[in-house]
Amino acid sequence: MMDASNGSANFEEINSFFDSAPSLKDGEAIKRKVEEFLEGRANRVVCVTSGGTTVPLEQRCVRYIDNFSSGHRGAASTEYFLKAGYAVVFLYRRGTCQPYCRSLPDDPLLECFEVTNGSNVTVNPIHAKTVEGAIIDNHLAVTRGTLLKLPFTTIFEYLQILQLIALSMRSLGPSALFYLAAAVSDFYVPWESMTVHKIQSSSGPLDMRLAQVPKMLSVLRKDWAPLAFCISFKLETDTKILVDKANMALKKYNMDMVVANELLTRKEEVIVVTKGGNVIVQRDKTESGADVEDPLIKLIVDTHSSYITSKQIV
Ligand code: 9Z3
Repeated sequence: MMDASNGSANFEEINSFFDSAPSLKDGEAIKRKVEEFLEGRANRVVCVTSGGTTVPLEQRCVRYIDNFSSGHRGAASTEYFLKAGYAVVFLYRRGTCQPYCRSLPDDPLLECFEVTNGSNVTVNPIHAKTVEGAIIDNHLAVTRGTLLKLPFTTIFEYLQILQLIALSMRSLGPSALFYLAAAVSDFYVPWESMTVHKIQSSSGPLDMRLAQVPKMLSVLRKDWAPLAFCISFKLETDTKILVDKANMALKKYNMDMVVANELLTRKEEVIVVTKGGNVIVQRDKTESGADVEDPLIKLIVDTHSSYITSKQIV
């Protein structure tokens, strides 16, 4: 058995994770969608992951452990990648923020529309510009065939779909980019040791041992899509350890870039950690509504271009 601690994939753990995971309900249909989306595409494609994965505690799930992520980072980044000419596979947690919907109110259907003249539904003038922009931009991405959205909820679904996407994107070589912004569970209950029915509170306090989710980053890099440009994220709440932890992830999983962010300041600033050094990326504070994802994706697009060129020369 290989040792995950030295950066090489622990294949036994990974195989046993996939073998025991409940199979995807619509795995074949998802695979077909991804293949159709990628068919004939030679240009750059990015897989953006977004939102947090859940860990069910019961097979007929009533309770689960969740990982924090609103999905804002993934949705905003998707918009900037599309603007830069990438095709995007958006692997997102159901119910989280969607591309082009970031400026809409919390309950867009009820807040953006109103019923006038008996039964005519019209857009509330306050939201007209935002609604128009969202519909036009989303429609453009969909009709151009540059945006494929795939939802997940559990850690089992997320990792199985990610594997499926990565194996399909493998043929794109260095033009493939992985931008792994999803907040992925570190601990889980293996399916076979999970109780089927709802855990009863009458049984007293809950004592539960969670297994470690095997790190898929190294297997993504080594086996699933070895030539792809891989970016992972590192989230911490303690700034003192953030950059060190990001550097460790960069080396351990052989990432091309790790984007380090602190929970409270994540919308203001990120630190891009690479083998060549670190760059602080900040949102333009002089412009209201400016996103940190704007300069971040510009930097990534440039770095990805150099990466593609370097792979073509070799
Ligand atoms: C991130 O660090 C994302 O930037 C956020 C975005 C989840 C903070 P929001 O969705 O927030 O805009 O509300 N994602 C990665 C988090 C993560 O689980 N990283 C793992 C780690 O830190 C590595 S895969 O160990």
